[in-house]
Amino acid sequence: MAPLPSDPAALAELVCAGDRRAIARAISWIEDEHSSAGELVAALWPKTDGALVVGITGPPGVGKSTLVGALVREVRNAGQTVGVVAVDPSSPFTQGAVLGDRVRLVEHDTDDGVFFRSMGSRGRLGGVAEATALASAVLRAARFDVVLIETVGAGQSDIRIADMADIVVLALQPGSGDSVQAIKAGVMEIPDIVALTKIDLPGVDMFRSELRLALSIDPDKAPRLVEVSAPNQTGIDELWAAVVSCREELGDAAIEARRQGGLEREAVAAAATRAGARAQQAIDRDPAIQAALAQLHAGTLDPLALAQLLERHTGGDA
Ligand SMILES: Nc1nc2c(ncn2[C@@H]2O[C@H](COP(=O)(O)OP(=O)(O)OP(=O)(O)O)[C@@H](O)[C@H]2O)c(=O)[nH]1
Ligand SMILES: [Mg+2]
Repeated sequence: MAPLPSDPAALAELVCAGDRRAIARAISWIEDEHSSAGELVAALWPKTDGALVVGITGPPGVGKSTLVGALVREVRNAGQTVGVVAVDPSSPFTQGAVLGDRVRLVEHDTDDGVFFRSMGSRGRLGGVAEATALASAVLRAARFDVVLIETVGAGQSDIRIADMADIVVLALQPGSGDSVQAIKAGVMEIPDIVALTKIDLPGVDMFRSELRLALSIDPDKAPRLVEVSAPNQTGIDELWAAVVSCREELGDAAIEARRQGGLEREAVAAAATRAGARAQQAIDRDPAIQAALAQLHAGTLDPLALAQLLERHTGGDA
């Protein structure tokens, strides 16, 4: 097997040709904040347009990964290729694939039309949101027809999936009353589609009524409700049809506007995350800042002055 190039432009070329090892290395560079990651992303960026990007979000344990596995099967049956990025904030130490997720997708292991990658949330300057967005860009550049992003949502992570995905599916299972309350209170952003998961379990009827009521508050924004039982592949065809028709109804102009707005907000968030991480590093390590901290504690320096000092020390081109 030929060794992979360490030149970012050459690696980008292989990614665009769909080389699986190159795709894996590209995402690792992004995760590790490799010194050539910036050049790699710059080379890939012009090629990231084609795919349909779908975010699957929802509270922990509602069945997102199972749903992703079922959707992958559905998309493959429809003759399209699919790349998956799953964010696993509960595993700060995992690099690359998380075993549990891999097991669920094991049937696709020998299928070149599927690529799966799990992102741990290790300490990166740019944060896991930035890494996830860029991993999605790698998969788009690699010409997958569909990119799925799984992330724990509903206020449980710093990832704003709506800024990364064309279409957002919120997964809720019977009994996730908190999420219904959040929808009612207008705290939770309304997704395009709600997938009511685990409909093979008891308690579905009541939950369905509760959910319908919460979603009817603003009929203009009401998402579609699709009921699924992913391990049995029940309702998955309907869910995928809902995604596709939602994309069609929105049209290219609305999708483009979503993407532009999302990129802008993501860039602001990534800049803020980096600035915060650098400020923390300075507090931990920079002698000048530590001297200022001592002054803060002694009452001879005020917090605004410390903030300005931090900005001066850490702002710019690190
Ligand atoms: N009965 C039933 N169980 C399900 C269904 N979907 C998922 N499960 C089970 O629910 C549990 C959680 O499923 P996951 O797919 O890992 O859920 P998740 O939302 O990805 O979980 P996190 O990523 O940890 O937040 C697993 O034990 C699944 O087997 C379903 O439709 N019916
Ligand atoms: Mg999961």
